Amino acid sequence: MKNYVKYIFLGIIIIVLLVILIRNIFIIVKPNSQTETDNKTINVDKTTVSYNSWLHTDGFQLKNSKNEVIQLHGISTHSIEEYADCLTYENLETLKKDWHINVFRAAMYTDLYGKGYINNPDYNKEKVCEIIDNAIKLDMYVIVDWHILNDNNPQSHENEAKIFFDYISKKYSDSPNVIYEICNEPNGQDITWDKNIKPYAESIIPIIRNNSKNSLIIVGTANWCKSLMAPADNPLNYDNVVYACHFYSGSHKKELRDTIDYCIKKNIPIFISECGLTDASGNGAIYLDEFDNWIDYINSNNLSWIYWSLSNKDESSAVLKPGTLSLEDDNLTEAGKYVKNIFIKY
Ligand code: IDC
Repeated sequence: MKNYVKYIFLGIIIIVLLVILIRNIFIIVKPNSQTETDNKTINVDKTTVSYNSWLHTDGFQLKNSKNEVIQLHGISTHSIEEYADCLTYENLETLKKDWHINVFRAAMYTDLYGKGYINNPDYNKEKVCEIIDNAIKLDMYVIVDWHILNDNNPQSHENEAKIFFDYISKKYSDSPNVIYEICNEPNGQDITWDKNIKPYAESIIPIIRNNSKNSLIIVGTANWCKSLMAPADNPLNYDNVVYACHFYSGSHKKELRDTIDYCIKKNIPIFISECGLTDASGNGAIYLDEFDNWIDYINSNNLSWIYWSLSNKDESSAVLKPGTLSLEDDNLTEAGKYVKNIFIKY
């Protein structure tokens, strides 16, 4: 009888201990999963402009206002004039929430076969401001891209650029969201960094900085943003300036990455403000293996990068199929699906 009581007593103690143990396990697990959730929230927050605020360069690196290294990754519009229909607030919101991009580039062609800012300044200015306002609402960075291309020398429309950048940088002087890209792709044999691009930058940068002293500025480089050694050897004398490199994985490979290495060694910050997985034409086959090589390189150096383009043009670099407008998966091209898959891992 005595033993029987002893066993009951022991059994009760074991059950109580087990209950305490299980309860403790839950208490331990709960805060952890809570922490996990918290971390996720913190991660999401870390992509916003409210968290990062004004960006600056430190050697070859891009940093936020807390001095933490930051990598911007996002997508560029095609011409904001020709493919305006795709540039809805809803699409931008999807890009932020579902694709995890933290920067959007508004490519405002200066002169594209008679279209663009030079011929149609009011429309283009208004469209850029609408995109900036949407990005600000969504707490994202936005690049205002003065998209020279056929007008190969940035100095061709320097006066118009001065007026435009003065207007935008005054209007958004207090907004860390806005990043200025002062000339997309200088090109042509005669157009050099020393002779054309640097002097152009020296005339535009002070105008922006006079209105908005902390803004990050992207400066295009010669040969469609591939001649990076010239600015690395003769950089601008301003803080918070990054130099543009553009690649298309069907055309530009290790040789261009080696040039970026040269810049990194010299502490020159490079910003990939345009890239694609086609060849440089923006159309034809897509080159996924080489694009993956680029993304590995980009991520291992914390470089920022922007994909070309958010449009529904019938060309293989476009992320939307012709005739579609919203970013649901069924509307995405092969390129669209591929690049979305890369973005969502951030
Ligand atoms: C291309 C567009 C194409 C358009 C052409 C205009 O994809 O639809 O007809 O411009 O000339 C760049 C340029 C960018 C190009 C892109 C692809 O910055 O404007 O867009 N590209 O060719 N540099 C290298 C490639």
